[in-house]
Amino acid sequence: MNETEQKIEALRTFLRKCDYRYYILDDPDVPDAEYDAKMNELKVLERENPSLITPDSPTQRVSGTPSREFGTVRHRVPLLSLDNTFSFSELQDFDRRIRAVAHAPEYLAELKIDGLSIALIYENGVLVNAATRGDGMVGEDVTANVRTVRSIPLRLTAPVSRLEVRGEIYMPKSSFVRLNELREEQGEKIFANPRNAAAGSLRQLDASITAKRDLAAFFYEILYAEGRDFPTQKSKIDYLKEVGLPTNPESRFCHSIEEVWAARDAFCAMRHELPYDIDGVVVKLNSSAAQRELGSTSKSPRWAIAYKFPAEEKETKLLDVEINVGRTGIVAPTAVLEPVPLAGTIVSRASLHNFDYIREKDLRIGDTVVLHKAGDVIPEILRSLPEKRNGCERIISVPQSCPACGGPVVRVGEEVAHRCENPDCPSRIRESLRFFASREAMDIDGLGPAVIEQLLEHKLVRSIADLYRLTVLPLVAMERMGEKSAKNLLSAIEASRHRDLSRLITALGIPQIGSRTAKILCRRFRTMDAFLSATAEEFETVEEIGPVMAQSLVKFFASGRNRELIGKLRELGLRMEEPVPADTDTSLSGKTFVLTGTLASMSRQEAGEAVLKRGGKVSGSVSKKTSYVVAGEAPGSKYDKAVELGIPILDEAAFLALLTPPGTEGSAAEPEQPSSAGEDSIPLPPDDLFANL
Ligand code: 3BA
Repeated sequence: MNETEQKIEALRTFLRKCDYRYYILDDPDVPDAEYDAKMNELKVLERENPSLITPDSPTQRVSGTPSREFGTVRHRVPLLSLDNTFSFSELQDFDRRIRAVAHAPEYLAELKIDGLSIALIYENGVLVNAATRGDGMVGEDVTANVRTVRSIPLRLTAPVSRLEVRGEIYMPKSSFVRLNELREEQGEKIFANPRNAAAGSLRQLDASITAKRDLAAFFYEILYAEGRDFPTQKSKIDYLKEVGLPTNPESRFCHSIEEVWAARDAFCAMRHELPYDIDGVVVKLNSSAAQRELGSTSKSPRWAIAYKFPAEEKETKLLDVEINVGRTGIVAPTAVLEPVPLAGTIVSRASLHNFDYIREKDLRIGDTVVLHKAGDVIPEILRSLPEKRNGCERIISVPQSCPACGGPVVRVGEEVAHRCENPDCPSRIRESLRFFASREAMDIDGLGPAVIEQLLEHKLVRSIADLYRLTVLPLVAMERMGEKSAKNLLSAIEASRHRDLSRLITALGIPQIGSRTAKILCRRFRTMDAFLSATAEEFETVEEIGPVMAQSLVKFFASGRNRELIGKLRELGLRMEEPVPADTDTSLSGKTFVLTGTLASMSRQEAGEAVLKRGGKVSGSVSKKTSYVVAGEAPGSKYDKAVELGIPILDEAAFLALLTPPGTEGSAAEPEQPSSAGEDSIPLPPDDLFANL
């Protein structure tokens, strides 16, 4: 191994260890920033040495192009199903059948994760295949998708020559809620529960979509482990955990069916606190020898059984339908219900999503409806009970005009949602302000919904910019606002002027762009100006930014109204920059590159990414503002244009040299910089100032 290979291996080992501590032991010991920095370092090394990339490298979770359909996989041993039971007496029957064969049986009671079965094969410790259950005999090849699931290791902690395991893929409840919020906002169909969301996310032909969904997994079955023999179900779980696969920590030993029933009570009680959905308990005979003795029917093992929790459902009255208009204009109907206790909370409202949903379920005001909680968290109306109608029920129709501003309500293209398209709609402004001030956006303490309502009522605020023009006097004129709280509010607003750019980008509420995405974007585009002038192609060079997001960004920053707002916020002194973390390369900051021709060592996309990563810009055409034209093999007319304008032209070697961090060898003879309009470059202190550090 040469030095580079050693370095790459060390980085991979480090990252795998981090993943193991994070996902399997649930005990991370490395800060996120350090993890990101190491991951970056590895990516750079791999890009410079593409021949050293291996499929089990932590950088290789998403790869390749989407397939047109999934391949099929014939399971070497079919995936059996589990017999379902719903009562204690059925569990007693199961216990009796077991005791006819096994003396003093020991059971392991596991949570029944409400996800999808998945079968994995590892060869020499490396994940080589992942398949869905399908009909039990033949499933779909979802290897590319499963590779994107972070809690599933691409490589085990031990180089077992062959390991076949099975388990359950699921989506955590909180991720399901977030995903649906996003989909609702974008007018897309929402998922009914985390299980459907997990299935929809896993079965994406384009694995880069799966990568953006937060999936996780638990494993519980070993079909085959080279050279290993497992005397019990528990020993399998211990081994799975040992080699780095996620296992569920909640299983319990039971020595009678009464103890199983007590475990069921305990699981049922913790159900609503668990971060994932469970739909019952799986009871397994622990001893492998006893399992073999009992055997299986063609469908299911005789040594295991599932007990399913009764689905919690409640009847209540649909009292009214409230129509809310969100910040993006979506007209959202909400059911007002007679309050009922359900799955741990009192439910008095439920989202009705959109008007198709109301029509499909034929809901009417006054109806008796059946409620449940989707994914154990979100109250949802399952159906109405038409047999309980008395004739006084009222049909719910789509409002012709916006209930807040009276403007037209329209339906755009394929969207299920109806929208109010008036950007001055008071409801949209109220919701925009709420979002702007919220914790994940500008985090303005004391600027909650009630205060926003008052500010709007007193006409002190008509848009986001007005927040930064508030003064004490008119504030104290409002009810419940003393001088002290007015001053506190003003200083909280004042403090928000200095938030990082990523918070401001989040707070603007660009469709598709949440706080995480805003952070990722700001790592690359450090200033508001960079956002204002970026092209869709530039946005797309950022990891995790796809064409839909890129389009949304371009559309947002092209709008005159939005540009005006940003201009005002700038004048009002809001910070328009993201701080630069200490370890970021800004060596090309302020320089604009145009790429032409073919490079031997990297694609044009990679070259662009390398420039952006170092704080530079990439443009599609040569102008006086261009700093360099990078000319590969067979350059186009951009080359001639560069000659004409006297723009420095770099060949591949000179370009690569420019990408190498300063201090390392071979920095190319750097042409004079035709500085693009007084960049705020801070002169660096002389090197020897740091000599003793
Ligand atoms: N244990 C699902 N099957 C399970 C191995 C047996 C089994 C399950 C289980 C057959 C869960 C049927 C589909 C299948 C792998 C076959 C569990 C869960 N054990 N804890 C006894 O949590 N949902 N499902 N999966 N082989």
